[in-house]
Amino acid sequence: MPANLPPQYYELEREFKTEKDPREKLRLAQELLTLMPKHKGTDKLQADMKAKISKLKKQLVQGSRSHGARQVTAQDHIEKEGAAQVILIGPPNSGKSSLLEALTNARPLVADYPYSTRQPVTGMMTFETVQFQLIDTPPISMESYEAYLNGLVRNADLVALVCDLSANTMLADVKVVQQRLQERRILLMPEVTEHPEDPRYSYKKTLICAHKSYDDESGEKRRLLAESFPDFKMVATSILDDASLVAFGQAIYDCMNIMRVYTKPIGGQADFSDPIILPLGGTVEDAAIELHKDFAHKLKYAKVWGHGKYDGQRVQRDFVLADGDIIELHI
Ligand SMILES: Nc1nc2c(ncn2[C@@H]2O[C@H](COP(=O)(O)OP(=O)(O)O)[C@@H](O)[C@H]2O)c(=O)[nH]1
Ligand SMILES: [Mg+2]
Repeated sequence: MPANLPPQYYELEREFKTEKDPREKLRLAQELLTLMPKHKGTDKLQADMKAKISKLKKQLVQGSRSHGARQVTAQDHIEKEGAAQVILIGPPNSGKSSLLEALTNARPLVADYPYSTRQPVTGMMTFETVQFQLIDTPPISMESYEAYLNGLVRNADLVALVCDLSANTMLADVKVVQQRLQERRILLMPEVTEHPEDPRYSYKKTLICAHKSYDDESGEKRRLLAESFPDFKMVATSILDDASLVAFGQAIYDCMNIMRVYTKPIGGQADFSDPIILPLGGTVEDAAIELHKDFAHKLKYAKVWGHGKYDGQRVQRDFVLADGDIIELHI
């Protein structure tokens, strides 16, 4: 039986064969598998691709364990922590390290000369009751692009593109960042759909950070940015303005399409310090799974408190929760 593969498949296969970076190779292999029509004619092809995927996964695990590879792996891939991993990227001197310093306990080198940051540095920021992991990175410019940024950007949940409103060359500098990523098949997007048009590309949801906002009194630079990045979510920030840093947290939260659900023991008080983070549209069952797999199995019903419900309303496992709801699980 003929395999009847779509034309995209052959293009992607060429990319797969020449790709050297194991993480990207794994991603391409997974894309190839999803592109294969599932029928008898592709049985062998599917099995082969699954074997390749399994081998690549093993290589990656071994790579991260072996001593020699540790440094490269550590730069190229950072384990996620918190509700989202947000990578700060941008031209030299735009204020990436300053943002990390202002928002987290991390102490990166902040300097008034370009190319001061050479290694990725991470820190955890708190927005209300939610934690986000920030990654500070070396600058992207015509002269400079660290190869490990490919892996880091692809893996992140959100890109924060830090634009320097005090720089006369702001727009040109930011365009260089966009272009250099595009050369590596990474596209910065206002929104990411589940089925990308071209599987060879990584589409990354991006927040535009209009930084050093005090240096743009007339608002001219901000207008320029908004025009150049239509549809993107944009937030104005300054390390001199605490409210803008809170707004940055809120913008990340909004970009992630997530919500917080709080739990309470039966007859007890809700715990507001440690929410369950769920994607928007998440159900009582999803919340129970987050708590414990067994909970989800045994769940009989739940009681919910929150906007638009009456207090302690009894609901079933498929009930769709809203941000800020409190649930009491009955098993
Ligand atoms: N006016 C102003 N300067 C800032 C702000 N954030 C950072 N800077 C300055 O911009 C320069 C570069 O900052 P840095 O964080 O090292 O930039 P990076 O190269 O993107 O990491 C330093 O002199 C900072 O003090 C801000 O919000 N407002
Ligand atoms: Mg820096």
